Amino acid sequence: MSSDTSAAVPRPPARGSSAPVLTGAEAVVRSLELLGVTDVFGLPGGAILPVYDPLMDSSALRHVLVRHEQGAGHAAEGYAAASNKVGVAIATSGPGATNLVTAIADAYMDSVPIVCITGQVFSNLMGTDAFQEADIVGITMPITKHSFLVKDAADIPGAIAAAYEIAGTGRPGPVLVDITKDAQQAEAPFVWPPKIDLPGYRPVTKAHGKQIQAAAQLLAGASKPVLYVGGGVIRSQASAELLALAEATGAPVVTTLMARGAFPDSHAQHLGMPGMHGTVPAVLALQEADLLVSLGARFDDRVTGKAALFAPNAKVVHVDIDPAEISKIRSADVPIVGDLRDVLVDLGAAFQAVTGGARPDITDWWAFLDGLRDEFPLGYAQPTDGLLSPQYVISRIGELTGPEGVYAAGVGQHQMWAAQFIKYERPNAWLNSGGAGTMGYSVPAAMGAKVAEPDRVVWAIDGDGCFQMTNQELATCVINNIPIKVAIINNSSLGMVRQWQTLFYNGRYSNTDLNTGHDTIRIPDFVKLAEAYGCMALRVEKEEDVDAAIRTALETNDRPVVIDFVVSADAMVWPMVPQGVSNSYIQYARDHAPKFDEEA
Ligand SMILES: Cc1cc2nc3c(=O)[nH]c(=O)nc-3n(C[C@H](O)[C@H](O)[C@H](O)COP(=O)(O)OP(=O)(O)OC[C@H]3O[C@@H](n4cnc5c(N)ncnc54)[C@H](O)[C@@H]3O)c2cc1C
Ligand SMILES: Cc1ncc(C[n+]2csc(CCOP(=O)(O)OP(=O)(O)O)c2C)c(N)n1
Repeated sequence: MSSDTSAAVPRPPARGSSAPVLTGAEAVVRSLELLGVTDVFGLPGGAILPVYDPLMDSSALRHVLVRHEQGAGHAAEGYAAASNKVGVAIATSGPGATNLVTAIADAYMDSVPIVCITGQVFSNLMGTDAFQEADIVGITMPITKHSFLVKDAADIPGAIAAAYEIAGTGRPGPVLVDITKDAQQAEAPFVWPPKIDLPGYRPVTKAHGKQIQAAAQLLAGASKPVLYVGGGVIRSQASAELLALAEATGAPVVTTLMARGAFPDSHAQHLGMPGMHGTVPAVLALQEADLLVSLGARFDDRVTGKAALFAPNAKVVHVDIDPAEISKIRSADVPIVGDLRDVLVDLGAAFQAVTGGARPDITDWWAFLDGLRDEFPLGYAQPTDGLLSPQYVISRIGELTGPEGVYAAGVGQHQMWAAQFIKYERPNAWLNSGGAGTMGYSVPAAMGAKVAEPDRVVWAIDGDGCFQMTNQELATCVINNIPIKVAIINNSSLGMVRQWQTLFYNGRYSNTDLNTGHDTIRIPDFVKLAEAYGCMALRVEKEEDVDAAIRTALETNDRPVVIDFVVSADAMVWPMVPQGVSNSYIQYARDHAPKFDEEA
């Protein structure tokens, strides 16, 4: 970054020093510039006001003024997840900082690299219940990789640089930098690059050769292997290396909700998503396997079901950059700590050396799995109430937009359908909140993704419930020329909760009707709401109008487009392994297989 882009006007160096003198606030801006950050999302307030002053003059940093700090956090997440860069969010002290907490927790669960910078009250007021004081370092300690409290202007460059480094290396995740107002106002020599001293932070990237060797031996000898691919493959940008290993071994591949796109959906070895709403072949492949090679996946309970009954006959090779993940849920026979990009290359080479390049014969295994693919295709039933099929709408969005698009989902039924019925061919195309399941993620995450990847079509695929949690960021999108497309899959209810009420509470629909999509009551009317924000807004109620609306959205790039798709509330997410049931559920799947009119 050249110095002429800096907002900071350096004072002469202090006597005996060559470092220019900056205020702490200027140091924040300059540090971000020097780290190569180009976009930040935030909202000012008293305790962070000093930073907002030099920020105004920076031509290198684009600040997107959000309408709610949660939006800034999710936008930073979407930015990071779409581009593999570190996302940055800024907020003031107290409620500004606590509004970031949900997004920070979300980023922690899904290993998303973001840096959150918050203002803190004057250091001499800390601990006095000062105006807008909150112990945000304490609050976020369990949901960040690290939280810094900075009280001295001289420490700011080091803290920002360290936060950036920690967020983006090893297992990615959120880092908080809380800076007192006096530290922002004070002057100090600006030393760059700062000395970063992080004792105890040494991510292991290169795995142990002996473990790689042991894993290769197991892979070569297995008769029912599965590559259990998780979000770590996307975070490590190792899709090409995964493809090479998969093709060398011929093993079936499953991709978790967080890994959709890590391996092409069109690939013959791909069985789809495992878990509660996974494909039957993917669930049963894991369950019947004699070897699981877990690649950046964390044996989440949505995937394993009852962990004690999960994949009872499988040996486990577990690769993860975070040693704390290894054997956390399921004991690993071969633990491998390392960065997947390196590990996959090393494992490929070791496998080649063991097999001499010959693929192991797993014909019987494939015969079993192909049988399951034939017996249990993904599909959906047409609604009988005359309303749109949500699965159809989502399929058409994927088909008309294509694999170069970015799809950010909310949480609920529409999220599962977007995972199932859009074909993902590349990493970073699918963004969602998997671990925390945060309603409200979609619109701001799509906004962040569009800022990071302006040339891509970016869809927010949202539920009518989720949309009502963060739709105010449409104002941010309109004003800042961030033309995302929003598909509200409007079933007029908290659909996923309603589905559980249908299945497990005898259809007693306690507090799940939202009244957003009925003929007579639409509270709010999403078309009017979107128009009030300055978006183009459309409502679609008939199947024959679906394509035209999507095409209009694809052709409109001068403002955001919101489409209110009025869909049936009775549509269900299938397959579904009920909670607590063993994943050995072939009989259950047969007994409960819905009758599909149409295959997807
Ligand atoms: C309504 C709902 C339903 C859901 N249903 C399902 C379902 O049916 N199926 C499903 O799969 N999920 C489902 N989920 C998501 C689920 O809750 C978990 O978020 C998800 O399964 C976890 O994905 P993962 O195992 O890939 O791990 P992630 O959370 O993606 O973790 C990634 C792992 O990779 C590691 N890693 C990161 N970087 C690297 C690197 N460079 N090298 C090596 N390792 C690295 C990390 O340390 C971490 O352990 C659902 C979520 C919701 C909200
Ligand atoms: C912040 C938050 N509150 C509550 C929940 C519990 N929850 C999970 S899915 C869901 C319903 C979502 O409804 P909607 O956005 O309309 O999506 P649909 O399931 O209808 O597709 C709820 C309430 C949650 N995940 N997040």
